[in-house]
Amino acid sequence: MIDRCLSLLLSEGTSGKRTRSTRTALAALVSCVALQATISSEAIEAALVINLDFTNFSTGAPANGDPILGGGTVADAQSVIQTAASIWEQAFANSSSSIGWSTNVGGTLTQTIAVEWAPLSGSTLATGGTGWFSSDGRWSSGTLTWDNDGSSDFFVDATPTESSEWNKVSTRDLSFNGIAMNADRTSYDAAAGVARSNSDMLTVAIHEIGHALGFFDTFPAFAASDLGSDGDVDITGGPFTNAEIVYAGGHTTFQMLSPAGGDFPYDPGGGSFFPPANYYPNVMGSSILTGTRKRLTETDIAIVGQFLQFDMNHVDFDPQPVPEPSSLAVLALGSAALLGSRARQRRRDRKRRLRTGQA
Ligand SMILES: [Ca+2]
Ligand SMILES: [Ca+2]
Ligand SMILES: [Ca+2]
Ligand SMILES: [Zn+2]
Repeated sequence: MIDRCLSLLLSEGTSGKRTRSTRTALAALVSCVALQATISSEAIEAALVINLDFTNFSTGAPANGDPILGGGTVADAQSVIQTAASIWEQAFANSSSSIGWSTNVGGTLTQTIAVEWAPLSGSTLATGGTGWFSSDGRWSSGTLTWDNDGSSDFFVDATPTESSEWNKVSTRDLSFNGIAMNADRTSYDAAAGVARSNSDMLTVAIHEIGHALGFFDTFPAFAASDLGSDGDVDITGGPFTNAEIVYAGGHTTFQMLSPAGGDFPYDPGGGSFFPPANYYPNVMGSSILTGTRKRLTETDIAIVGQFLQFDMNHVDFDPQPVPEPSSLAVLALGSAALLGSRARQRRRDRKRRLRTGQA
C-alpha cells in the first residue's frame, strides 16, 4: 500500500500537464493516503491519534547545537515531540471515546497540532492550545509553539524513550476526595550537564500537547467535566471513580513536598538552583523545575480521559514511551489531516481560537 502511494506520487510529479489521468491519479493519491491512515490507526489500535504538523518547524528554529536546544539538533527536538505525542496516544490506545463529536469515528479521536517556534515573553517556555468549532465544541487544529528568543534553554534528549540521564525517581500518591491516585512520576538528580541545567523538552511537550487536547477550563468538553463548576474535575468512571481533581485556568493546582534528601531537583552543592519546599509534581501543573523530568501521572490521564469521554476501564494509566510506527506512516498521516484541516478552515470562519498555558 505504501509503495503504491509513492509510485502514484512520483508519476504525478513527473507529469508535464494536468491531464485527466493526472487528476485521477491525484484523487487516488488522496484516498490512498486516507486509507493508509486508517490502516495505521488500526495497527496500533489507537483511540487517540495525534498528527504533528512540522511544516513550519524549521522556520525560526535555533541552529543545531544552539543553547536553546541544549546543544542538540532540530531533528532531535522533532523526535522528542513525536515521543511526547506517542505517550498520550498510548494512554488511550485500547480505550474508545464516546464524546458526541461529528468527527469521532469508531471511538477514535484525531487531533492535528502545528508545531512551530516564536518569541515568547517572560518565563514561558512554550504554549499549547486548540481552537474549537462553536457548532459542536469539537477540536479544530491545535498549536504547539516553542520559545526561540534565547530566554529558554531545553534539554533535547537524543534518547527520549528512556530517562537514564537522571539518577532518582519520585513516585507518590495523593488523595483526591478520598481516592488515592498517583500524582508524581518525577525523575531528578541528573548528572551534571544539559539534563540538569535546562528544562526537559519532553516534559514541556507532553504538557503543551495536553493543552492542545483541550486541557483548559474554557474548552467546552473540559468545562463540562467539572460537575457543579466548583473548580475540580469529577472522575465518573474506571478505577478512580469519585476522585475530584482541583484545577484553575488551564492547570491542576495541587502541590507536593519535595522528596527528602536535599538532592531535589539535584544536589545544590555548588549549583545555582535550590530545591523548593514544594512543587507541582504532575505534568499538567503550571510549572516545571529545571533539571527534572515528569511523566504523565494518573491524575493527568484521568482528567483528559474524563473530558474526552474515554472508556476509563480501558485506559493505560502508566503509558510508556513507544517509538513511532515509521516515519513514512507519520508523514502520510500528517498530510492527510492537513488537507482536511485547511478545507475546514475555509468553510468555517466562526472558529474560536484560544491559546493558553505555559510550562
Ligand atoms: Ca522568551
Ligand atoms: Ca534519555
Ligand atoms: Ca466539580
Ligand atoms: Zn500549561
